[in-house]
Amino acid sequence: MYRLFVGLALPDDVREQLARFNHGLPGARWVAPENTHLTLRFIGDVDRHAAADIDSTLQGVDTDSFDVWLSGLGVFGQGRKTRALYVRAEAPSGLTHLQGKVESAVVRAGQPPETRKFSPHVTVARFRSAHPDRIQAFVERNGLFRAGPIAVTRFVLFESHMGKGGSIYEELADYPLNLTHSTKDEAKRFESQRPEHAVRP
Ligand code: 3AM
Repeated sequence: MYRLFVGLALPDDVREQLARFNHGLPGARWVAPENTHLTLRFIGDVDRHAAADIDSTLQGVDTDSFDVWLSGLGVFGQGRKTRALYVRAEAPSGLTHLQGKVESAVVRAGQPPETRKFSPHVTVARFRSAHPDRIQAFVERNGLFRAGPIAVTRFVLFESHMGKGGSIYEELADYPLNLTHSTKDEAKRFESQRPEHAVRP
């Protein structure tokens, strides 16, 4: 079985910027810099045939590249039940458009539709037992965090390997977006960081 999700990989310099958060909040389990990503669609456990079908419909996604910005912090959950700390992601329209196309492709491959609203974010920490006051103070202290523009010129089918030390995400396949003028130069920089081992399911 493959535990899959579709998302965006982040350039190394943005991962490094996010890694600067990784202290000053007791009880936080920080996401390792190489694992930070933006989830477009969680799929879950599927067999090899379903994974191949998903790969095939994702290859048919035809849409333009765009820029994304990271801006400010937020949390999922409330009070002692705060589950995650994230950085908000913003893109004028490109991100929602791509997410819609990915959603249609995944459903076309036979997966059940997503019922929850898309809220673009990059998770930076998770909590088992949260200290709400400390988290609130941390969010306020780092509220001015900004990164971008980040050129989104491809999206990725990730496999999630769950382990004791947290999940590790492997790129199984990636899918290019149509390059637009504003993202062309950025794309070259990002392309040079792309792992060479990406393999189709
Ligand atoms: O992008 P983030 O890190 O917030 O929380 C999981 C992670 O989100 C989420 O999918 C991303 C890659 O693992 N995820 C894990 N299990 C999930 C589930 N059962 C889930 N999302 C929805 N339903």
